[in-house]
Parts: sequence; C-alpha cells; structure tokens
Amino acid sequence: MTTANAALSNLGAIDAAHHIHPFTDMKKLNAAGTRIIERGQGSTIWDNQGKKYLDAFAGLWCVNIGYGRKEIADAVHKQMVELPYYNAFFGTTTPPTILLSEKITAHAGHLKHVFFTSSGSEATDTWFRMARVYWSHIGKPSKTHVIARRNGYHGSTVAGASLGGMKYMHEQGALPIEGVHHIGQPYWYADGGELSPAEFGRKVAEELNARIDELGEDNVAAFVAEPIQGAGGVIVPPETYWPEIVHICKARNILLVADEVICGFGRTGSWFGHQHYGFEPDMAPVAKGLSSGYLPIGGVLVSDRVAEVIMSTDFNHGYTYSGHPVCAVAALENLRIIEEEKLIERVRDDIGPYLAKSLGTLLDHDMVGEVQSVGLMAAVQLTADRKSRKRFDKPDDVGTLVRNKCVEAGLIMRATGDRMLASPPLIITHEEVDFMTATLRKALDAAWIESR
Ligand code: PXG
Repeated sequence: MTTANAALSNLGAIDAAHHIHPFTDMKKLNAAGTRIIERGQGSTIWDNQGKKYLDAFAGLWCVNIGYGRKEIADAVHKQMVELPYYNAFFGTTTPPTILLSEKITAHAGHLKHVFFTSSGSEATDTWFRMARVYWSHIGKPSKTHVIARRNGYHGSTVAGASLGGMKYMHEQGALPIEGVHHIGQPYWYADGGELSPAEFGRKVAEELNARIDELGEDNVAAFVAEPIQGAGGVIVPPETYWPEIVHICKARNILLVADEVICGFGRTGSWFGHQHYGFEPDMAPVAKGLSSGYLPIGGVLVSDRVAEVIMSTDFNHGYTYSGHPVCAVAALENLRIIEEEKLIERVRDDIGPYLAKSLGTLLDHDMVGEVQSVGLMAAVQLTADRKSRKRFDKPDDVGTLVRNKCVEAGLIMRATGDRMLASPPLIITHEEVDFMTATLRKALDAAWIESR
C-alpha cells in the first residue's frame, strides 16, 4: 500500500488526531467517528463508505446551484492558469472582480456598490466599521451603538459573535463588544403567548423603539437582522414585523442592515430576502449563495447614501483576498447559472410552493406544531403537545434524535433545538422533495415513540 492509500484508508483516525472541527464537541465526535463526504452531484452527496444522502441543507445553506457543475471548475481552472491572484489595494484590481461588482449589483436594486470579503463573518466586520465611519464622517461621531437580536446569527469573528444573539458563543471569549445590544426575535411559536402573530410581530418590533429610547437616538448607528433568521431556526417573522422595523429605522434615523448571507441569491424566491419583504436596507452583507460555496467569497452591498460617504474617506479596511479573481470567477459563473436556469423564478413559482405544500402535510403529525417556509427555507417545529404549543423538556435532544434518524435513512437535515430545518439546493426535484417529507415523517414516527 502506498503512503497515500494508507492515509486514505485511515482518514477517520487522522481526522481525530489532528482536525478541530467548527462548533463541535470533539470528544463526542471522535468517539462516534466523523462522516467523510467524498462526492456530490445535483442535490446528492456520497460518503467514503459509498452511502448516499439527499442533501436537503445545501452543504451549509450555500450550494444553491447544486453539486458537480463542471462549468465552474472549467472557469476556475482557466482563471487559475491566467492569473491566480492579484490584490485590489494599491490602485489595482482584476477583470473578474470588476465584472462581478457589476453583476452582483445589477440584481440588488438601490444597493449599487460592493465591498468584497472572503466570508460572511468578514462581511459583518466590514459593515460594522462602515456604519460607524459613515456617522462619524457626517458629523455624528456619537452614533456608534448597534442593535441586533437574540438568536440572530452574524458570524464567528469577535464582531460577528457579539452581534449574534447566541449566548453560548458570548460565553466563549466573545462577550458582546462595547456598543452592541440585543432585542427580542419575532419567534411567535415560542414567545407569542396569547397574542396573534400580527400583534406579536408589532410588539417585538416595538422593542427596537424602546431600546433606541434607552440608548438615545444620537448614539445609535444601526440595527441589523436577517430577513428570516437562518441558524436561529428559520424563524419566519409575522407579516407585521418588517414594515414596523423599517418605519422605526427611518423615523429614528438609524441605518438598517439586512444580513443576506443565507437569504441572498434565490433562497427566498427573490434575489434577496429584503426584496421578498419589500424594503430597502442601507447595507446588506452576503456570502454563501454568491458562489454556491464552490469557493469562499462574500461582500457587503452598499447603498448610494452610505457609499457616497465611505468613498469620500480613506476607509482603512480590507482583506488580502478582497475581490480574489478566482473566487470572483466562480461567483460570476454561479450567478450566470442562476440567471440562465431561472432558478429564482423556479423557487418562487414552482419548487418553493411545492416544498411548502409537501412539508405542510406533516401538520397532521402529533409531534409537529408548525411548518414555516419561504422559498426553499423551511422549518418544522417539534412539539410535545400541539394544542398548547408545549415544548419538549430537552428540545435539543429531540431535534438531534429526529436529525439522526433522517441521516440514517439518507437525508441530511439540520436541527436547531426543536426545529427541523431544510434549505436544499435550488435545483432540488419534486421527487426529492417527496423523499424528504416521507423520510422526515418516518423519523418523526420513530422519535415520537422514543421521546415519550
Ligand atoms: N450571517 C449569517 C446570516 C449567517 O448565516 C454568517 C453571517 C457568517 O458567514 P461565514 O461565511 O463567516 O460563516 C452566517 C453563517 C448553522 C451555521 O449552523 C450557519 C452559518 C455558519 C455556520 C453554521 O446554521 N451561517
């Protein structure tokens, strides 16, 4: 056996010895053994044991065009040979970077400018600094505070983890940095009590007004939120929520930042989540679906209002890989595929409604309290009692139990606490959606018996 072959037969042990996985209890993982994914095609992936899975999670909310697109590999290869890297710093840039800035902003309406990053977390750090620079440059340097939401997710850098509303992240070296505050989330099923969803939507939006009052309008720079919370559990806000938030941001003169890292590039059936809800943010961080995960690239889309100010300063911010030409080529090719195959329209008019209808059939299950979806972003809320919206005593355990049963049966879904999440490639077929719902139902049947 060659050294390379010996290494391949022993990958699990090597991984356990050397690789620290993100967001992972390594002791538990190493005891259970890691799953090694080797190959992908369409919405299907295979592990190194030859087992096949429907990836109803598009990698990590990102493989929008599906796996195995040779066009991207070819375009990337060509760019690699021609010019693998050049920077966008000292008065230079590259053709793919320029063309991508044109293509991405063509779909973003009033957001006509873009600052490139390599990830969503870097995009978060970028808009955070831009917001503060914006206000200080127009003579309001006290406007530095930023309001975000509990159970929101904005990345894993220190600014990202601070703005995110995950306590378990704050507790690990990321206590929110100075000037970061959190208000409630529009999660009616959990927090709505006796209020109707519409009443509850207005009530949680009103928390923004109250927090601005507390901090003083002259001290608040921005409010950030995902149009639909992703990692927090695909929390689709009541219809009353966004209009109220938009109204407050305008009335109180604070910048509105829509985090589009998950919602962007067709996931909701529009190019961006804010377009689905019909509002215009001042900035919008993006990543994931921008390149469908084929190569790492992100950015911040910026409105004229903010860009005019930022472009009139020397903004001392940037990353070695801002506008990386090879990543830009992958993104360009990805956007071309989304356009040519009309994937946004497909999500809006065909497969999105089909997924909603299909998962909706689970509402007759004793363990299902609510099904929410917009486009190809969906959540199935688990409950111990449908009438009273009672939660299980250990919601995480129940979600994990259902998730593991799905994986055993060849279906990758994600559990956030007691919500089962789907975010499949935009090219998922009707038959694959049928398989997802049928497999999830079987997993729920088995988990319902085991969890009681
Ligand atoms: N904003 C949002 C809304 C995100 O979902 C980021 C920013 C950060 O992006 P990067 O590229 O730096 O990871 C994200 C990332 C999960 C999960 O478990 C979600 C994300 C990342 C890792 C895990 O659902 N979203």
